[in-house]
Amino acid sequence: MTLTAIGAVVCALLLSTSSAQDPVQRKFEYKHSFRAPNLAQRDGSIPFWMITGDAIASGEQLRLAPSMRSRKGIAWNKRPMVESEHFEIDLSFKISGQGRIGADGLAIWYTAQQGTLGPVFGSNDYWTGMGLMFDSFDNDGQKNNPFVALMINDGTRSYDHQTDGSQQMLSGCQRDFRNKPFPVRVKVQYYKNVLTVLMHDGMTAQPRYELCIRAENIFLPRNGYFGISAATGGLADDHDVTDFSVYSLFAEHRQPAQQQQMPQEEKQKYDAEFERQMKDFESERQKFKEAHPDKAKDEDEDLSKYFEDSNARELRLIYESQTAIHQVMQQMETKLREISQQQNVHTSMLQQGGAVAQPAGGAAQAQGTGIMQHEKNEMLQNLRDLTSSLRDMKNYVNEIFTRSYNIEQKLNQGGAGGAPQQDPSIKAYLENIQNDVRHMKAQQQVGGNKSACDNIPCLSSTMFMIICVVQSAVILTFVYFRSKSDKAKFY
Ligand code: MAN
Ligand code: CA
Ligand code: CA
Repeated sequence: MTLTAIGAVVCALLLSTSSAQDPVQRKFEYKHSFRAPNLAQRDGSIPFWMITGDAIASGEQLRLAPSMRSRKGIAWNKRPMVESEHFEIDLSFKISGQGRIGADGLAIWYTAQQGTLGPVFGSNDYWTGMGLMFDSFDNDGQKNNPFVALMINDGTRSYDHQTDGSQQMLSGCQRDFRNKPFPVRVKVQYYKNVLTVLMHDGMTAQPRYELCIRAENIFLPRNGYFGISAATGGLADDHDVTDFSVYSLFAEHRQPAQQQQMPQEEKQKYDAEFERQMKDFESERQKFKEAHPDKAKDEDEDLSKYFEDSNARELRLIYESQTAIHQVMQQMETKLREISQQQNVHTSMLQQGGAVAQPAGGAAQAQGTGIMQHEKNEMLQNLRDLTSSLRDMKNYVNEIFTRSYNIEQKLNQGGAGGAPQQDPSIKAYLENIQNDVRHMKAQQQVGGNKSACDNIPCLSSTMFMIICVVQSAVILTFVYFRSKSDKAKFY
């Protein structure tokens, strides 16, 4: 066996496995369904359904046949199932009666035509399509009822009630579905010509389904009608349906391989075209350079003037913001100096215990009693603002440092990964900026160490906080002493 043949077999196996595991999509079809609450309208009708015979619909349930002798009722969907040829019916019903034995049972249908009242669990005989019967009464005395029986009919066969259809049914299972504390739930699925019936025993509120029927090679009519019916005879149960929900089923068309393959092919085609055009352009350019060396030089310079790649742009932005920070810090330094001078003045004022002289350039304070209260508050507020600004700036500088470090890492990786080498000037530029940032950070950390602040004015936030605390303490002490002396004068 050649390699190609082996590959084909493996692919076929994979495909068959994946198609077997293909998830099925379900879509609720409200035009083929009814369910409590609000199962029926006020006039007792169910939208899209016809109800005949002894069937009575309310908001809570559809009573197909009451627990009275010889009754029959049917309900049939007015619309054919056109949405999909595959479907699922989720059914909930309660069949209950006083006796240990009840009759006669309930059937659900999917038929080529709408049903009519008749002898088969309330519906007509010689139907075309599927009849799933919940046969309560053991007419043939085989002690095998209640029984669930599936019968497919092509319109030619008559259901044998006396033998419980034992010779006609395709498949079935014996299950007790009468007088259960919770509604009995049934799932009927018709998908890719396989019909399965799963049943819940009605002993719990939450369904636990068990397989009852699985029949293959089932061919049901297209665009059929859903129906449900029930009948009583000499014995009688109530036959109530609380939920008849139909879902159309679709195979999930997973074509990821094909869908992904197409764009990939397109992409390769365009990439190849791009490469070809780039090569043409380069060769033309080369020719031009050789023919006009002077102009080519100018052209190269011009290009570098007008184009800026993303890394260069980010570096430029970082540099600009860094410069802005530097300026703000210089302003802060000036303000802090002023504050420091003011503090010195206040200290000397306290020592002298009298008049205060304003720092150079400031107006002389007229009051001999010292600074006003509102001025103190203003100063304190200023100090708080400055502290918070400094904190913000510190965070900002840290962020810039991180970002520039990341860019540098990226650039280094780009160079190592075989990408075109980066321009050494950009690298140097980046390193300069990083050094600047490191320098600023170091200055912040060093704080009051003057040796680290030779060129750039600096003051650490710790130092600043110490100044604030000292200044506040001084002001408070001053206020305290002054108020004491005022009180003394007053009394
Ligand atoms: C009578 C007849 C039957 C029916 C049983 C149970 O025997 O009406 O057709 O199946 O009662 O109701
Ligand atoms: Ca029977
Ligand atoms: Ca039987």
